[in-house]
Formats: sequence, C-alpha cells, structure tokens
Amino acid sequence: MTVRIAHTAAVQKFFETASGFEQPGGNPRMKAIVHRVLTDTIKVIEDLDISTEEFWAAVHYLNQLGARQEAGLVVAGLGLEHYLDLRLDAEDAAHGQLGGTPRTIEGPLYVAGAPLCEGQARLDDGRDPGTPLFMQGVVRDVAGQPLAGAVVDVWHANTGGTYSYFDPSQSEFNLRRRIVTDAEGRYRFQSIVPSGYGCPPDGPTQQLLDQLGRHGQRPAHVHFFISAADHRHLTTQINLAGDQYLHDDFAYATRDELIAEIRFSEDAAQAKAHGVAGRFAEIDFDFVLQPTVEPKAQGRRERVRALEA
Ligand code: MBD
Ligand code: FE
Repeated sequence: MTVRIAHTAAVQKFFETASGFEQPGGNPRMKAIVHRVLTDTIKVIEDLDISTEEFWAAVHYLNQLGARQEAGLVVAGLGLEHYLDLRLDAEDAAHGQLGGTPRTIEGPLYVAGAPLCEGQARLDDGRDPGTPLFMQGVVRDVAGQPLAGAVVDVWHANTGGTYSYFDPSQSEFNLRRRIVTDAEGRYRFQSIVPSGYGCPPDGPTQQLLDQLGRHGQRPAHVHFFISAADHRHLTTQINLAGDQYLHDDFAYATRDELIAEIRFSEDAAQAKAHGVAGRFAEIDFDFVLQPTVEPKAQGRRERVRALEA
C-alpha cells in the first residue's frame, strides 16, 4: 500500500507556498494553474504509487521531448489536440454556431509566411518525383455564395512524409503556399501527391507510443488555414480516401466530411492539358466558412509557430 501524505494540511500548505500564494507579485492565473497541476500530480503519484525511478524517468522524458522539439507532436499523438477540437465543437454547438466545413487539428508543422499567389499556385519545386497533383475548389459562405479574396493557406508533406523547414533537405516553403481565391471564389494548385507522416522512429513520441502498443502513422493529408473578411478562420485538413491509415490516424484528425476522393488518371490528353506527362491525380474540395463580425475570430488562434512574426 502506498503511503499517503498529499491530503495532509502540512503538504497542502507546502504546495500553496510553492505556487506563490503567499507572494504579492506574479500572475494569479498562473498561480492557480500551477497549484492545480502540482496537487493533481502528487495525487497521481500516490494513487498510482509512482516510484522514485518512474518519477525521474518522466523528468528525463520531458527533457528529451524538448531537445527533440516533439512536445507539439506528443500532444497530437495523445489525442489532446483533437480534444481541443471536440471542446470547440461543443462550445459552437452550445452557441448554435453550426454549419460550414469542420475544423480539425493544425498539428505541429505549420510555417508562417508562405508565398502569396493569386488564384493559383505551384506548391512543389519540381525536385520530388511524386505523382503530379491538381487540386481545386471554391471557398463559399454558409449560404453557398462564393467568397472572392479568401486566403487558402495550404501545406503538406513530400513523398517521404516530411515537411519543408522541419526537413532542411527541402527548399524554402516547398509544398507551402497562400492562394487568394479569384472573383468566383476559386483556388487551384499543382503539387505532388503527399505520403502519410510517421513519427521519427527514434524520437520520444514514438518511444511512448511503443509503450502504449500504438503506431505513430498518419494517413496522407493536406493542411489548410482558410480565412476571409467577416468570416471565421478555419483550421482544417483533408485526408485522402484509400489510405490504409485513413481511419487509424495516430493524431485522430480524420473526420468524415474531410475525407477527399483522389482520382488517379493516365489519360494522355488530360495530362497534356495539365502540362504533365504520364500519371497524375486530381482532387476537388470546396470549403465553407461561417460568418462572424468578431475581428479576433477571423484570424488563427495564437500559438508559437515557425517564422510567425
Ligand atoms: C503531421 O503532419 C501532422 O499533421 C500532425 C497532426 C502530427 C504530426 C505530423
Ligand atoms: Fe501534417
């Protein structure tokens, strides 16, 4: 049986002191959060009879997560980032804010400031031998009206499942663009068909997933931030139909409305019309934004992101 002291007045008082409750300075919100985390932590230690060795292994694990920049990865893998979406969905439902393309997680691999293009863009630098992909669609409001001048900020992995910037072997902003929709609300781009993502096999996230008996794979997917004046910012992704991990995503981002059909073709005339030779792929996907008058809701949520000013 584990020895219990967390509930005693002396220990409770001690963690109030450690949380700065007796100090006039500091941030009351941070004091409240730290106090709750500390008292819940010691409760976990006692309830699960955490050994001293397990405690120090956890401290070492946090150091490894930081050293490998994987804190954002492990929160996706443990479902916490998806939980934030579920919580926002519930909040929207409570406010009757329904309709539009569903949100899903941003993930840890966005880079701000990708080149801005009008109506259409080429995302790949021509160095990845992947299958050419032609994706297009319309950004609309909930009444079905096209939104001209909306920004489609798109990013995805290469055929190795890695992202430019985080993979320094790729060129700057490879597979990342911001596309402004045309007068008909239309965006289109040429890229390459991405591969699914796998957690670094030697990293701390995969190490933990191994302990849970889980894999660290995502289906092939394409990320989007969609924004337009007087509309709510949308963070979402499409996940590609047919992928073996479509309904077994380690980050739980797949939603039924976000599954995109991908058409592969070897039609020579169509390939020529696209300006490519041989096999290519096409995806059509429209986005629908909810209205808002709130300026803050029109931008992405604050988060430390690569190259964000
Ligand atoms: C990804 O590409 C991703 O989208 C998420 C959510 C986590 C890890 C890698
Ligand atoms: Fe991703």
